[in-house]
Amino acid sequence: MPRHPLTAAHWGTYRVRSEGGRAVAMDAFERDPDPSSIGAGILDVQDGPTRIDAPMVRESWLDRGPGAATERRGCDPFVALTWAEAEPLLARELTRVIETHGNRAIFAGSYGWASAGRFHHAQSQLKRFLNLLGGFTSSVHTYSFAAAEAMIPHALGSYRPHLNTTTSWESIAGNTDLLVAFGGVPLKNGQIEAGGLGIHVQRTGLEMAKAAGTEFVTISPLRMDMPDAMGADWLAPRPNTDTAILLGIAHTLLAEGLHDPAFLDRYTTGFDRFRAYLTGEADGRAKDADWAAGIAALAAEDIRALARRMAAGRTMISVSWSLTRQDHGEQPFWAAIAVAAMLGQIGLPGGGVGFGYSASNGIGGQRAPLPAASLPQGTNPVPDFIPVARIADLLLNPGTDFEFDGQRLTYPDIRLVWWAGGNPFHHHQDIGRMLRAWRRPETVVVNEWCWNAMAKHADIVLPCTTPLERADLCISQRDPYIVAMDKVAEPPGLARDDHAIFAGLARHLGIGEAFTEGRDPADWLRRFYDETRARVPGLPDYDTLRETGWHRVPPPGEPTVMLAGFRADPVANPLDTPSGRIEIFSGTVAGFGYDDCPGHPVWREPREWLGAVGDYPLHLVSNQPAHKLHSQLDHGAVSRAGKRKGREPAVMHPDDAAARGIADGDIVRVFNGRGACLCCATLSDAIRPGVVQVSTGAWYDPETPGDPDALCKHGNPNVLTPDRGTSRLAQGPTAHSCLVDVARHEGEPPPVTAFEPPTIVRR
Ligand SMILES: Nc1nc2c(c(=O)[nH]1)N[C@H]1C(S)=C(S)[C@@H](COP(=O)(O)OP(=O)(O)OC[C@H]3O[C@@H](n4cnc5c(=O)[nH]c(N)nc54)[C@H](O)[C@@H]3O)O[C@H]1N2
Ligand SMILES: Nc1nc2c(c(=O)[nH]1)N[C@H]1C(S)=C(S)[C@@H](COP(=O)(O)OP(=O)(O)OC[C@H]3O[C@@H](n4cnc5c(=O)[nH]c(N)nc54)[C@H](O)[C@@H]3O)O[C@H]1N2
Ligand SMILES: [Mo]
Repeated sequence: MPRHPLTAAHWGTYRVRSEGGRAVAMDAFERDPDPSSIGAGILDVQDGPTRIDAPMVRESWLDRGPGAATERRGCDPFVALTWAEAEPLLARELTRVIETHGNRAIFAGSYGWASAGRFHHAQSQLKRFLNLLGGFTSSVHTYSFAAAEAMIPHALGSYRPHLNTTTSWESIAGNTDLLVAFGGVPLKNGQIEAGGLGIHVQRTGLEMAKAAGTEFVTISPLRMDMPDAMGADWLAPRPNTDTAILLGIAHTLLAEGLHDPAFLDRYTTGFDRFRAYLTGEADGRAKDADWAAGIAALAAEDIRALARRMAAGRTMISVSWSLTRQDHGEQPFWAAIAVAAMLGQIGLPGGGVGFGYSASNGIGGQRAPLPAASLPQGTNPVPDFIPVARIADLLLNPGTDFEFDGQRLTYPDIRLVWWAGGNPFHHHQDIGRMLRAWRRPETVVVNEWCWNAMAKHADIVLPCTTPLERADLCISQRDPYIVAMDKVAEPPGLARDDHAIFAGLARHLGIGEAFTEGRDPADWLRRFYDETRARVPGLPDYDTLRETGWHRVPPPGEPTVMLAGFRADPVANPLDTPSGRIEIFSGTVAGFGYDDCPGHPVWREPREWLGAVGDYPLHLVSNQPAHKLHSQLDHGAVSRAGKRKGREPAVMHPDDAAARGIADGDIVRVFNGRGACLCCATLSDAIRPGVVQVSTGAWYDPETPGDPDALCKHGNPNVLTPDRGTSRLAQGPTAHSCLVDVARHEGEPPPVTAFEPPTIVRR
């Protein structure tokens, strides 16, 4: 029987059955032992009322020009246009902004996950297009782990290369006696890999380790962050206290002589400074297990016992990326590196530290690096940039200085914002504050395929295709599969590929030829593949790949061990730090003079946590959703099935619920001084008392559209989270440092309207 064509997404590879230009079924890729159910979520929303089928312009903007009634973003109707009408309109506006204010007045940092596929990558297309016009203000780092991206290079010389060489499950199984996982090993997150994946390996990896005798400790507010089958010991400290626990472990190792001075001597620098902090010599306070226990609300004996157990055999420390998305998120990874260095097992099979096992499918996967070609973006002549999570600050404070990783920078004055392939109404913290900031630019342009909050809050919406509607190539850095993605559906209405959107605009602006180089998408795909093939030996030729559909690059024969080369010969293979060694004390960081991120790992109280006396008694964990990627496909059947009474579940401990007269299934208001949202109370004893969990991803659904103080009827936790930088070093997002309270919602709750399109005028 002929096999159905393949498509690929960040959540996996699927065989697609189509009828009449629509996809009707997504079957698991036959090679995948643990396929994700997220894929089918697109079937019911590939067309229909939530699909954007024509270029759309906000009515006030169209009638009265740029900057008109910006407070009506999110409530004005949209006017549907043809491409022939929309293209010159937008070309004129771009020209106006560039001529009047310069290219730095355009913000196109455009953070977001977009879709898998090397060519139809929305951000690359946008950036290539704007670079040809003189550039734009950009953004650096991610929402995923900005604090680590700024911090870890000071300690290890680089960050991402270590993610890509995380010690693999193959090395853990058979070598690791104990895996201590801060934030667990959340299989829900392992469904995903940036750029797509062939087969899911996290569950098999865990099972392989378990079968080989590895024991597990999970340290997390949620028991479900580790599968029950691992039989892990569960410690549930106060959220945001991991650094204190790690310092308590470090102190115990030192006090009991369980550390490895020979390793510290040969491979690290600055341990003496850290030791003086641990013992209290530096500041009069020993960071012993009793001290840590008081902060974390654990038993000191449990911390001491854990330290001894970690020193008794081969230990892998996993630190979840969520630890970086909190106040002082620079510290937990640095502290984990310091503890791993004290244990002396960095670079040994199954030992040391790993940054986020199962944070995505590739972390701990065994594969060769795949240096895939991508769309040349050209160069951006505009030097201005922001650390990505400072978007609201940028729009609110033009001309103001800010600090970042040893630099003092200035926010430019932004007049035009362009987003393609990301959703700040999903990803940014304190949506109310962002909405106020969102009123500042004169024009907001968005490329989208569905009427989410991002599209609804734009001035000009350009309708793009989904991956089902275009051929592409899936090649991810952290996956051994190359997949030839086929076009399996027809785009509805006037929807076009992002490339075609920019190619059309480029023609109006006189850069058409420069943008396309005379190639069509099929030519680009062949070129990318041939370039990749020149770098990766053993790949079949392009026509063969398109015919067979996929190719697996054989993994290296030896299990991957992070920093094995450095351990084998630290002189021949130094780290890219000033000392060439692991910097437990960094003179560079100390030299910045930041009290919120000094020269070695420290405990600093988060501004919001359960150890502080404040107005709100519960800690909100707004973690990644199990049934989708971020906000993507929230309107589809798979995500909707994970809701209760149409709203996002808020998981609470039965004691916290009882104290508030809340029963399972009640509609509740989760609130604090920044905002409020409605959720459906879901009681569970698998959560630490005092913690409430609301997954991210529910489409923002204000009760009064356009009002920054509006209640979100649907359960988007980012109306609650703080918009503050981790520290002056990284300025990363701090969603996971958030206090709230919960109350029963009395009376009939307002209906959810998140999935209703805006009013559309077809003139
Ligand atoms: N409270 C809280 N907030 C968080 C987090 C948290 O833990 N807690 N996590 C943060 C993290 S780690 C991240 S990475 C961010 C994620 O934030 P985002 O990456 O912004 O979230 P997505 O929902 O994936 O947004 C992608 C958008 O691209 C659109 N899209 C998909 N394909 C295409 C395409 O081909 N072309 C175009 N033009 N558009 C396309 C989708 O419809 C969607 O609107 O969220 C962050 N926000
Ligand atoms: N299904 C699905 N998978 C995803 C994503 C998605 O949207 N959906 N997003 C992907 C992306 S972009 C990213 S960046 C990764 C993120 O990967 P992670 O950062 O690992 O994701 P989270 O789910 O936010 O956090 C993991 C767990 O950490 C725990 N946690 C929260 N705060 C603390 C704390 O202070 N201390 C401790 N010890 N634990 C804490 C929470 O219980 C949470 O479940 O996930 C990726 N995988
Ligand atoms: Mo992320």
